Amino acid sequence: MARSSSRKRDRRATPSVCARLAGHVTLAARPDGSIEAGFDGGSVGLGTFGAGVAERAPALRVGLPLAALAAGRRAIDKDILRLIRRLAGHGLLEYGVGSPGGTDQAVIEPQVADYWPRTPKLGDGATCTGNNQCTSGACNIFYRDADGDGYGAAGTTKRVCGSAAPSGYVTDATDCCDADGMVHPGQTGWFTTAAAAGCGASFYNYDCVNGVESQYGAGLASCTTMGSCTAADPKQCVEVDGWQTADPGCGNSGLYLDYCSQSLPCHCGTEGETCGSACSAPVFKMQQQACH
Ligand SMILES: [Ca+2]
Ligand SMILES: [Ca+2]
Repeated sequence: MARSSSRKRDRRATPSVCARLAGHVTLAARPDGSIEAGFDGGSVGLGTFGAGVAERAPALRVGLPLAALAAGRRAIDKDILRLIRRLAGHGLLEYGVGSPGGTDQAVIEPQVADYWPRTPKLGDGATCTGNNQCTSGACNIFYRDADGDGYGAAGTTKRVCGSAAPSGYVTDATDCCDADGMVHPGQTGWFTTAAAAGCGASFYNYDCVNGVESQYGAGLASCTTMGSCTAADPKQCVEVDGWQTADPGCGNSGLYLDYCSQSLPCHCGTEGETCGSACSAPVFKMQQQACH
């Protein structure tokens, strides 16, 4: 039967079920490592369990959460759950239902041995921690997409039943900055201002790969004379784009090669003649460095 508590129900929290010893039951660890339950002048052996169970078993006087134990991956969680099953089989437990860590909203006192509370399956969209909780059989993980660019932040997750992402979440987890919708994998644009402050100071890795790349590189400009003069092909002036001094850095401006002025065409008096200077001084223009 169940008795109600006057505690107001917390609708935000999922009620949990805790198993605990019925009031008249005690546990004792035997020298051989087994555990025995005592009650009303009688006793029953519950079997032998792994390391640590005897130390943790007294917590059953207050109550242990069944769902957390069932989801636990440690050997002791499974062993404690086995002990609880044995106690349930002898009708030596009661169950508190309430918010995790809170006061009971109801207490179930089984009138039959081997009673075991069951948790109903969750529908699509319900928060979950394991596949076995969901009607669909799939508890999927989704990632926060706060900036709405379709790419999620790996560090902020939500797990729900079913394949539909909750509002504000996506299946992708590759956004390197979830505070700026222009920052995401696949971004091909170049930017002369840093991303939103939430991405970090002076954040320019707009495409989320290869660190920060510069549209105009970091090399220096040069105008170099190449080749020997022929009647059909005068000496060439080879232009290498670059900065006059040094890369000014993302968002900053500097002098960048506009063109190499040529004082020629190279005048070839004789085929094969080596010309004089095919290139003269490089001509620069102001250029703002862009990055991603
Ligand atoms: Ca983003
Ligand atoms: Ca990059």
